[in-house]
Amino acid sequence: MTNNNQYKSVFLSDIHLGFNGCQNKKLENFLTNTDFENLYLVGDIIDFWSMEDKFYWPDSHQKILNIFESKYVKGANVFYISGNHDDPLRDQPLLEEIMQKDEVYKKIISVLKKFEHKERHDFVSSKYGKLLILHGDQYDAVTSNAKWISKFGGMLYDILIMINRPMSKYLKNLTKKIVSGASGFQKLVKEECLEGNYVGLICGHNHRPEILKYKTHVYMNTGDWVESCSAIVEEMDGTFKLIKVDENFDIETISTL
Ligand SMILES: [Mn+2]
Repeated sequence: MTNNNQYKSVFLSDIHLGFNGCQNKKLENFLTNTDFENLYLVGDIIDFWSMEDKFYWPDSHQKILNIFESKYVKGANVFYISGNHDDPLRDQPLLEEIMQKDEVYKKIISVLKKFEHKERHDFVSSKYGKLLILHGDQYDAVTSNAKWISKFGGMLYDILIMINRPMSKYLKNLTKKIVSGASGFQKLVKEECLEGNYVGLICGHNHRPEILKYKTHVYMNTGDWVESCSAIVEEMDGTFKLIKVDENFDIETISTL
């Protein structure tokens, strides 16, 4: 990647900092070569669950947070929309408790506290209208009703990813399909858009990057930084794109809205 990329907004989710499967090098390269006015962190940015099970926090992961912070200091708007793996951000007393644990957590959370936090955000696109931004676990019955099943699945996934990446991807897709039902998820998305008068929705959570155009609404998923290394970006003219960072750090456009 040699050129400086200019976007109005960048949407990232499922980075999973604190988990050793995170492809932080690609993300670091993307961020340092990209300028934007708005940054939307669409959940599972920090993997507090993984850190709790097996503590992992290299300098390279702290560096990603520091880049977010420096973009913010230079004037970018940074919105943090929490996900299930960073759910302590949805619980203020728990967050304070974690912050007191040790210096590393203190350092992480003190950066995060600078940003605007929400669980849902109404985004107004100049080209399309009102879009809802949320992580997506809200549509996942298993995650909210039985956290332990989801946690167990997450642990299994962490082990599998160390053994075999393509296999783990296949298994994760399969488990998500069995557990929540991809069609059930899309049905809830559609209902939410119709009820709230949204032209569409931007989320993450299932690690499946895609832009889907339905008659009633649009569905955009940012993907993740464990496997796909993808993002949704809003161009200066309001066009949305799903992009992917490849092995040579080049940006590839997957689909356009
Ligand atoms: Mn998630």
